[in-house]
Amino acid sequence: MKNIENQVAETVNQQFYTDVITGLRGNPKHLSSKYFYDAVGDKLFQELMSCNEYYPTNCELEIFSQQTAEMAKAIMSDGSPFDLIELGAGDATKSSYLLKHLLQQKADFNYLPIDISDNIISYLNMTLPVLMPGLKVTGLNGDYFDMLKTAHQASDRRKVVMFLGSNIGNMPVEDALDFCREIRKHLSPGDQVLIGIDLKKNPQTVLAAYNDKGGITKRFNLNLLERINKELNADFDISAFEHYPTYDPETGACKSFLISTRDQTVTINGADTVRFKKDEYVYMEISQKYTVEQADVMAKSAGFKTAKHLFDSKDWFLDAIWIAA
Ligand code: AVJ
Repeated sequence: MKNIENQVAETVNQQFYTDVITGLRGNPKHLSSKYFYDAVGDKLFQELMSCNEYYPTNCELEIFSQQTAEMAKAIMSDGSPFDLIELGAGDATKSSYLLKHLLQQKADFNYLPIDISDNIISYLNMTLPVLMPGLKVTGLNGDYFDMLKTAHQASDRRKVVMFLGSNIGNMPVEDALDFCREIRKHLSPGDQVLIGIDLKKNPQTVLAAYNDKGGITKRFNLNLLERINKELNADFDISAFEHYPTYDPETGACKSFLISTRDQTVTINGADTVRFKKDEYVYMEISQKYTVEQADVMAKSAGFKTAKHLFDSKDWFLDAIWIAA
């Protein structure tokens, strides 16, 4: 008899397998950046966040640490109790500034981090109440929208939903709008969204962030091939793929590709073969950049009113507060 955890792991793996095969049989070939974050990928992203070129995390951290009072004031609104929900909380480094300030202000709120990683949720449930005495934490492990529904049904307190780190950028513009509309559907008028959006800026600055000299971004991308080798029993020769980062200042699309350096055939799961032509590309990730105006339009089209803009000192990153109309 298999236990439930094994069955869950198998289902997840089945999804991973299906997505990889579909993506690599597609034209053009593509893989999903949501699979970047296995244990090695998590570590590489940590490394990336502390390298010189990758600016988004530091910019948003500056906003959270320097403009905490203003942010908290907007979120506390009329002083009524609320649920502070964070989609993809990670280790909650940025939100911790806000949480501590809200506690000092004696705000009446629950913190509900949502993450698809069971590990992260257990970690947050255990550590946050110790680090921040008095904080009421209920971590929710699962799909964002399933868990938003759960949160909506669990209490009729007003909701503040945080989606930080420019994670919205990992969707093409139309999908990002759909995503914001979907969030709106799970909220009531007056509820708020605090969203982190990376802004268009000097193209060299953007490109350098996704093409760091130390080659961390390159390893971050190639690691997905390693992960497919490990978890789906494949035989990618990592040395036969190059990292090709691009940024188009006109559209704001920052895209990463892997390029096959020779004709080659890869076998996945011992049976499925995928052929790569020399110079063929695999589309790996988009990190979309917006203007402030485009961010405002997205808010409006999704059924929100922009209430506040918070910028870092370089005006490279925006944390916007939206109110459900
Ligand atoms: C975590 C999705 C915000 O797109 O900037 C960093 C991931 N990819 N370098 C981003 C990433 C390459 C990052 N996000």
